[in-house]
Amino acid sequence: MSWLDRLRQGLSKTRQQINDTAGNLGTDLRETLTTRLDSIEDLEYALIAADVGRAATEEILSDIRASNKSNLQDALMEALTLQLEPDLRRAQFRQLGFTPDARRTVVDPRGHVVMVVGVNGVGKTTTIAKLGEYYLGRGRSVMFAAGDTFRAAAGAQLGVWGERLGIPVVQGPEGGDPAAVAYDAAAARAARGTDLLFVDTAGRLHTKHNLMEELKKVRRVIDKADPGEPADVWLVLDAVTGQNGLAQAKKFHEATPLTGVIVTKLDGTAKGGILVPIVRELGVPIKFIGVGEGAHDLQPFNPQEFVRALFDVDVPRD
Ligand SMILES: Nc1nc2c(ncn2[C@@H]2O[C@H](COP(=O)(O)OP(=O)(O)O)[C@@H](O)[C@H]2O)c(=O)[nH]1
Ligand SMILES: [Mg+2]
Repeated sequence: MSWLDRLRQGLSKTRQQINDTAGNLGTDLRETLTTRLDSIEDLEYALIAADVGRAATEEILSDIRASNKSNLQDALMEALTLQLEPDLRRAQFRQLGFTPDARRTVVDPRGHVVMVVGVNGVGKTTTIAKLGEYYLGRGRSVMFAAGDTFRAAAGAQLGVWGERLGIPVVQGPEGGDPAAVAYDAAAARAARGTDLLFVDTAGRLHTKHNLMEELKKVRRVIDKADPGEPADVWLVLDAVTGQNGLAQAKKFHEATPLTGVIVTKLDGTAKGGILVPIVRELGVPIKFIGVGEGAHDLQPFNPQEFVRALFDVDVPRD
């Protein structure tokens, strides 16, 4: 299956949700706006049901009213893309050009060490494996650190992925100090000159406070072992948790300032619109999206490709 087909298939539940609620989007825009006001109301419900959020939905509807597109779907696609590209939105950019193909543009971390954070079950460990596969395939050398020493078998899970992908994994004893694992891994990465180290972390401790304190400590010791690192902290969010996930994200952002977000399980939810409030309220770029459980189901996030795949429209080739 091609890259684009995986993305389209992954977004099918959200697409269905919008189509089932909003009905025929291919209708003439002016006619819809003047005589078929119920269609606009249905669209409003559809966007809210897909977790786009109220504020963004209102902006989208007002963009649609001001649009010079000829049909409703094109106007909606442009308005949604603008929501996902805040820079374009701020510039009040109206004539959308197609941004570089995400399949050929490598999402580069800022430095060498990426700390991966998020609550239990969102897909951190799986995403780290997928990131390993992604960067190995683009000629980078990669290491993993099994920093979730709290959850039984989390280290073993990463170990299995590492073996499968041929990626070295720095492990510590179960129940051991995650900061010690992170320190050893960061020092080893610097000594070996490996391009990228992904540090897995725990998603749950006895209390939330402990977790945030632990993440801060892991961050500090990495900086001690390799000054300036981790240059990136990426939060993994599960799209299925919707608005709840957004509240989590804010907590993590306070504890360890995030430089990127990865949204997983977009294939398992009809609420793919959650990407809009994530971009809007968090102010942290979405780096990748997960649309399945396989190693290839992690894709760089490109708003235009996302919106086109969502509506099953062909992506233009250059
Ligand atoms: N459908 C789907 N499942 C995913 C995706 N990413 C991760 N998962 C699954 O989510 C479950 C929890 O993943 P795991 O990496 O162990 O989560 P962690 O607790 O955050 O480390 C596993 O069964 C994964 O296969 C995704 O993009 N789509
Ligand atoms: Mg895990």
